[in-house]
Amino acid sequence: MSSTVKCVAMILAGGAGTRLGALTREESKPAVSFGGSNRIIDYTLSNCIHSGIKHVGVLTQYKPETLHSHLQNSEPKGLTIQCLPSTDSSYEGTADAVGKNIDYIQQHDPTHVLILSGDHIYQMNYQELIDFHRQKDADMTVASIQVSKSEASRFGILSVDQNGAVTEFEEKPTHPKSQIASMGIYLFNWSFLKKCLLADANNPTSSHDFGKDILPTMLATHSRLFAYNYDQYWRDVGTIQTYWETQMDLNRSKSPFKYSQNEWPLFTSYPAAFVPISIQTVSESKKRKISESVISPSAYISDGAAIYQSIILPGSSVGKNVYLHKVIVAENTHIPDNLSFASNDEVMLITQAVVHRYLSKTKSNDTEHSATNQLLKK
Ligand code: ADQ
Ligand code: ADP
Repeated sequence: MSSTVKCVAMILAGGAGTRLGALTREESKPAVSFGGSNRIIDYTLSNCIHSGIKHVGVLTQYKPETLHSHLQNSEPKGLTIQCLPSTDSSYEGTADAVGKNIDYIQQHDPTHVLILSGDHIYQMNYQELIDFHRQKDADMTVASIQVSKSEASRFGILSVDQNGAVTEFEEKPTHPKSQIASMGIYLFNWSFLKKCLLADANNPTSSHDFGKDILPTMLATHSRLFAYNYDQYWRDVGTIQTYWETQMDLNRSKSPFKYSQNEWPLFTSYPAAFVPISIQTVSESKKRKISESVISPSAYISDGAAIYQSIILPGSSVGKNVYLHKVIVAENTHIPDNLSFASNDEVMLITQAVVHRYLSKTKSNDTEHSATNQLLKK
C-alpha cells in the first residue's frame, strides 16, 4: 500500500441472514461453514490480508458468539481484527453500525475507510480499488458488477457516465434502469465519511443505511461518487440456492477464481491455510462414492454411501447405503442407514428435524426409504 494511504476496513457482519433458514438459526451468516473447513467471512478477511490492509473492525450484532470465537482464534499474519459488537444499543442500519464506531476508526487515524460485507465470496485486491479512487479524486467509490436483468432488483442499481461517475442510484428498484449493481463495497475518504455519518445520525427521517440513505444523499449533494467496475467472480451467498451453487462452482477443477490457492491462500483459524474443497473420489475399498461434493473434515461418511452434488457440514454423519443428491446436510445432523434424499431441481436442506419428520412419515416402510422434494414439502 502506498505510504500516503492508510486504509482501515470495516466488515459488516451483523445481519440476520434469514434466507439461509436453519443454517443461520444458531449463528450469523458470515460464521456459516463454507468450503469444508472455512467460514464465509474468511474470504473477505483473506482479501484484506492480500491487499495489505492492517486493521479490520468487524461489526457484529445477530448471534455473534460463533463469529467472535472464530475471529479470536484467527491470528492471520500482519492483520489485527477487532470485533465491534452492538452492545448497549442495537445497530439500526449499516451506516449506524459504522457511525457508532467512529472512535475505533479515529484511533487508527486513516486516510481511507473501506466498508465491506462479511458474506461475499470473491477475490479482490482492494489496492486496485484504492488506486482507481485516487486517480478519480473521488469522495467515495463503490465497487460494481454487471448482473443479469432477472436478478437486478435484488441489488442497489447504478447509472454511470463515460468517466465512471455515478449519476443515479436506486436501492433494490422494482424496475431497474441498468444492470450495473453495487457490490456493497464502499471506499471512502475518511474525512468525507465522517461528515456523512454525523449528518446522517442527526437526520430523524433516515434509516441509517448505506444503500437506502447515505448513497442517495451523496448524489443529491453532488459529491464525487465513482463506480469501480469489477469483472471477476463474485457471489453474495444470501440464499440456500446461491450458497450451494457457489460451493459447486469452487468445487470444479476449473476454478472461477482469478488467483490459484498458491498465489492467494485462504486464511482461516485452522493451521493449514486451505483444505481442499472436496473429496472428488474416494477409494473403492471404502465402498463410498462421493463426487462434486464438499465434505467437512469433521463429518463422518459410512461405507456404502453415495453422495453427489451435496454439501455435508461439520459434525454430521451419513449412514450406510445412504444416497444423497443435491442436498445440504446441516451441522450435527445424523442420517441413519439406508435413507435417501435426492432433488432434481432446487437444493434441499436436511436438518435433524427434517430427518425426524421423514422417519415418522415412513414408519410403516422399514426397509429402504426415499425422499423427494415433493414428499418433504407436504
Ligand atoms: P444487502 O446485502 O441486502 O444489500 P444489508 O442487508 O444491509 O444489504 O447487508 C449488508 C451487510 O451488512 C451484510 O453483510 C449484513 O450482514 C450486514 N448488516 C446488516 N445490518 C447490519 C447491522 N445493523 N449491523 C452490522 N451489520 C449489518 C447491500 C447494498 C446493496 C448491494 C448489496 C450487494 O445495500 O446496494 O447491491 O449489498 O450485496
Ligand atoms: P485415499 O483415497 O487417499 O485412500 P480415502 O478414500 O480414505 O483416502 O479418503 C479420502 C478423503 O476422505 C480424505 O480426505 C479422508 O480424510 C476423507 N475420509 C476418509 N474416510 C472418511 C469418512 N468415513 N468420512 C468422511 N471423510 C472421510
